[in-house]
Amino acid sequence: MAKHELHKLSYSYDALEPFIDAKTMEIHHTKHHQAYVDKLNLALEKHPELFNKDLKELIKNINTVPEDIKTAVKNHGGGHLNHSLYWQIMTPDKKDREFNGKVADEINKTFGNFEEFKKKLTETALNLFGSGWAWLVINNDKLEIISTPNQDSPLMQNKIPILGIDMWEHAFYILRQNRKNEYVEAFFNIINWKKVNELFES
Ligand code: MN3
Repeated sequence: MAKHELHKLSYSYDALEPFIDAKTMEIHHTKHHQAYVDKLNLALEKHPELFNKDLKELIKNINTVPEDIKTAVKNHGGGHLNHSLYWQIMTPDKKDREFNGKVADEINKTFGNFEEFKKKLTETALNLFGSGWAWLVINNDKLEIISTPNQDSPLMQNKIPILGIDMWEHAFYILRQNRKNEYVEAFFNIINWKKVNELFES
């Protein structure tokens, strides 16, 4: 039985400045993400056999999770998965921020060009009411932009997330208060397109 763990980031908390500040990154990772991991483990202790299951499979098949922990697994398991992806699709490495590769070709094909894609993802993020996520997902071999409420994962709709913007206030409030649009604009500067392309190709 292996409990879920919070993984270290591959960069320091101040590495994404000035786009995302160190304080936000540190609290987001060590407090918010850690809490999802802890609460997921706590829920699974009631059905320890589920520790052996892949978390993605659990979330994808959320309706097969026992009723007494279903909501906790959806929220905290989803939170753990979503944040694990979020940290990876941002980077301080300027080279990895270059928009290219097969995913760039597919984005251009699907949305027209990068600017149109950025506009659509930004609109989706800013139109989200309450807390949630804006996503670029693969849906049956096609790219799609969607949003999900709370910590719901696109996997629950059988869609594979390859890029996600955390639109919970804890992701931007310290630096930007209510200026969500600034946060989304900043986010586009730090996307790890190398990683997104890897996720797309796999
Ligand atoms: Mn968050």
